[in-house]
Amino acid sequence: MAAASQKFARYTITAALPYTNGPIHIGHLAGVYVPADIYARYLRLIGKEVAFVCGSDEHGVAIPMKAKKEGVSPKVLIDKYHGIIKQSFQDFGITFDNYSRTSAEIHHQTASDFFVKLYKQGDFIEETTAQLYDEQEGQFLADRFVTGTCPKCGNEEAYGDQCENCGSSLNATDLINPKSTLSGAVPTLKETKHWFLPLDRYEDFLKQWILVDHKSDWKPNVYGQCKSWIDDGLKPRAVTRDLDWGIPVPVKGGEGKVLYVWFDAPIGYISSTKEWAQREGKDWKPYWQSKDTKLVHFIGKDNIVFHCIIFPSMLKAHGDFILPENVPANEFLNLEGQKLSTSKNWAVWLHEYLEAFPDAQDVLRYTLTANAPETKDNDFTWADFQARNNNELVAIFGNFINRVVVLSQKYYNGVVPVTGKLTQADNDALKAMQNFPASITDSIERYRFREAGQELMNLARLGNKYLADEEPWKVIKEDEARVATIMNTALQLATALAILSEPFLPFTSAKLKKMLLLENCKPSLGWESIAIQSSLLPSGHVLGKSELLFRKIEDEEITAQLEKLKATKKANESENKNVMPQKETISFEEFSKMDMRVGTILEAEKMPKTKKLMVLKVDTGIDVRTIVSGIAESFTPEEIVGKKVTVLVNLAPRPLRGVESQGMILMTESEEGKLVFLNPDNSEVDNGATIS
Ligand code: B3M
Ligand code: ZN
Repeated sequence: MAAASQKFARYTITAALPYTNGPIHIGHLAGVYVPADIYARYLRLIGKEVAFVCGSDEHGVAIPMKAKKEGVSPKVLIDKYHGIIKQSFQDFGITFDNYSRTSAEIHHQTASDFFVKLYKQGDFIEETTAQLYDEQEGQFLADRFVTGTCPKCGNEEAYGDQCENCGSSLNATDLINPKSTLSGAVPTLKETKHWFLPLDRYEDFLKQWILVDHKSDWKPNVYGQCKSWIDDGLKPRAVTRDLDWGIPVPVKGGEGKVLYVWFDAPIGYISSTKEWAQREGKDWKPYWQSKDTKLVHFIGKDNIVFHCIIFPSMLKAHGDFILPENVPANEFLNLEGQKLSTSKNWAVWLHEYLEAFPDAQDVLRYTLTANAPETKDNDFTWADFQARNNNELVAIFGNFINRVVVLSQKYYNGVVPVTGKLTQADNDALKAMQNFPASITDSIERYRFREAGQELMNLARLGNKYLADEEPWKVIKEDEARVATIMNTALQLATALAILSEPFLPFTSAKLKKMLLLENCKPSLGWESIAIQSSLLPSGHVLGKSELLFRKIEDEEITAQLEKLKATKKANESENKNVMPQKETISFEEFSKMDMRVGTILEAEKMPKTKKLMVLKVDTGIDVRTIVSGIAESFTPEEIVGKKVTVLVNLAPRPLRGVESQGMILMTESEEGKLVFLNPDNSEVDNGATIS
């Protein structure tokens, strides 16, 4: 509620640091970056001091693994994706105050200092334990280097640090039937020393802070996950790893080891704030250390434990920092009914979207907000994207603005007309308009961005209905003075729409403000002006040039996107298709025992009472013989008579359903499972010709 925001002097808003092992897709946007950006833009609009920080997460096992796959060094990989990600965020209009990266010097320093402070305070347990080890690769296995069965839910593809199916946070040694993702080998156990954060020491603190203090203001899904972890009993968690990619462990005995990625990454929020403050000549400390700062973490649901249990315990242990006020984690977004996947390329990639729809940032933003997976997993479909654009943005928002602007130009040469006596309908419309900032604010403050976005669209609906009811295009014929009042009122609604749409449709809002020349209004109009004054645009105010806000999205554009997904599906299917492993080696002598000949099918007849079998008469060049073949599901007798085929003629005869089969027709199978003859493409080859 508006009142709740009053007690904070400033806001630190963080958005999960994306891994630089792939580009950004719509799942990331819907779950994290769009809501975070709506929130940050809204706060700036109501005049709050905001630090909205993010950056690339460049450590962890995922990076060297992907680098290996792409055949490049980890450094080349992170530079490539950091570049793509940063650019696409910018083009999409995500207004980070700073976008950093965890490979930056300032981050290495900040994370090292953090670790050293905890180390010196005795906040870690130092322990030598047996950890999973891949003998073949000569490497310890943790996190994504090892998969196995989740002890909690039985998912067979759980990672060494986390199960993506049930969200449990795991230790690699918890996995049942662990397997190395590097070599496929079954790991052995080997002793190694690590530093552990004893989460059990923070149990009382976490119980009070989450289960009591935040019982009513955290989202039920977030609260519920936290509660189940706490109820399960918290265990010490290793914060270092035996790896050569990451931030070196900065204490004695830590040689050759690095900080666990989930230890350093959240500290990245602090480093990014420092980098921003340095550049802007500000002090970073109040943003992380003042009690009157509201810290909010925007994340996806798989990151809840790290942001609600582990990082807060680290912050608490450190002692200098504030804790997050809220962690409005979202559920997942699916694409056309299927789970988004970077490795399967099942995604709409942001940089590719921007290429296909270069001026439609707001359309994607609007669709993702309307379908935000706030309380449950949700689905993105291209059909819905098109419908949201054509039926809502074009038909409601765009249509209203277009009518207002066109009629104002036509009747008043683009000058706001003087209003006369207001009717009940005018007053009702203006009054309703004045309530929108409060209702949208209320939804945003409760992190219900989906509801907030729909509320904004309701203002456009109101405008559309107002014009449809008042029909200025008809009234103009009998009562010109009345039309001046109608158009003045409609222009006030359009102005409110321009202001309130900024967090949700920033590109559209900017265009609309330009069309209305709002910058010429003095004092300037803001979010709070709407509730105070029902007349925002004064009469006599000159409007600017009109522009098209939204264009219709055609069926062909949607078909093209669906075709792209179809191709991806097909590529995945053929990749997944099992290629039968090679059989045992045979000698040349063994091979030469097989007598294969070219033959011709002379007759074919389906074997009664069977589904698959066909009885063939085949001319092998040696003789005409009977062969029973399991091809009836792939061919009709008519289509194969006369076909040249390859026959294994010296296969021992065997009876099949009472008919003796004297050989075998060689076949293979197409992708769709249809049988295909291995027939010589040169029909000049005579029956009986040998194959070797
Ligand atoms: N790099 C994002 C992920 O799990 C992870 C977030 C870090 S936030 C400190 O996809
Ligand atoms: Zn699980």
